Amino acid sequence: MSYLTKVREQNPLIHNITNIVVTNFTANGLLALGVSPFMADAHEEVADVAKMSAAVILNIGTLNEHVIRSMILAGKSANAHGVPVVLDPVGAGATAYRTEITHKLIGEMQITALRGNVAEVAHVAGEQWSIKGVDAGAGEGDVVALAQKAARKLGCIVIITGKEDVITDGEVTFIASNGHPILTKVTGTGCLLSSVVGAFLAVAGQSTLEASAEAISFYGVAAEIAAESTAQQGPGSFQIEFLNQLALVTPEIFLEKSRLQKL
Ligand code: ATP
Ligand code: TZP
Ligand code: MG
Ligand code: MG
Repeated sequence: MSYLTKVREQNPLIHNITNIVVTNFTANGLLALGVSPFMADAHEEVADVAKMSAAVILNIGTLNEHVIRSMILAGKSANAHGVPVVLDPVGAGATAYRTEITHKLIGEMQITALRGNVAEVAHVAGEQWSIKGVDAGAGEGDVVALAQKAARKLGCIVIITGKEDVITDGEVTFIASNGHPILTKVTGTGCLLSSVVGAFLAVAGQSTLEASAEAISFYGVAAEIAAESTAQQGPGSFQIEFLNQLALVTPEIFLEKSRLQKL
């Protein structure tokens, strides 16, 4: 059975501590996929919410001291109760604060998967890559080697997304080549993807790398279909159709269209 089927059958509760830009889009994307989003960042409840959830997503997009403490409380609770944690280091490298807080979060808890663009992951791993705010700049490095090095250094699954996506635990590596450039014209498509990875990890058992790879490939397939059917329109229509496709792509369509390669 595919992880996609398990996600839809099990309808896991997914705890998101995310940024103010993408909160609504993330909740709608998770609902479309077939899971239950729960956005909660009050210090008084985050440990309880993390404990009752099937995955926790920590996203530093609009960082402040309140949210950092929320993330640490939620992350520690998730670790104590065997709940997987996804970290999206939005804008790490763009400011020293974001890089420093990402390191602090990684030091305070066990992260299951780190998902970011190439510049964010490079900066978290102590490497250089050009960055422009929350977007990756052009760079010339070997993205696969960078992801593998980061995974070994940080001790978690590392997912670098872009034109091609790399998913690795430092030993085994997948390349996913679905997707569409119009994804970069809708804010929050990276952030929602991190939460979708969380949804797949929620049903993964021990197979965390395979489930992460399937999540990334599934998301790219949904985007490709949505982009094709809104080709004559713009990012607004794409965004709506993309939500539709997160609900409509079946395991059969996914298998037919997925371009996921194990290196
Ligand atoms: P950034 O802020 O740099 O855009 P992000 O956090 O938004 O980063 P992306 O790397 O844009 O995340 O990844 C979000 C989704 O968009 C992923 O599914 C990825 O595969 C896809 N994607 C990004 N760029 C392209 C591209 N040029 N062609 C196809 N798919 C892409
Ligand atoms: N500013 C702070 S967080 C954010 C912006 C624009 C959203 C970033 O979303 P994504 O998914 O990384 O493009
Ligand atoms: Mg983006
Ligand atoms: Mg991002």
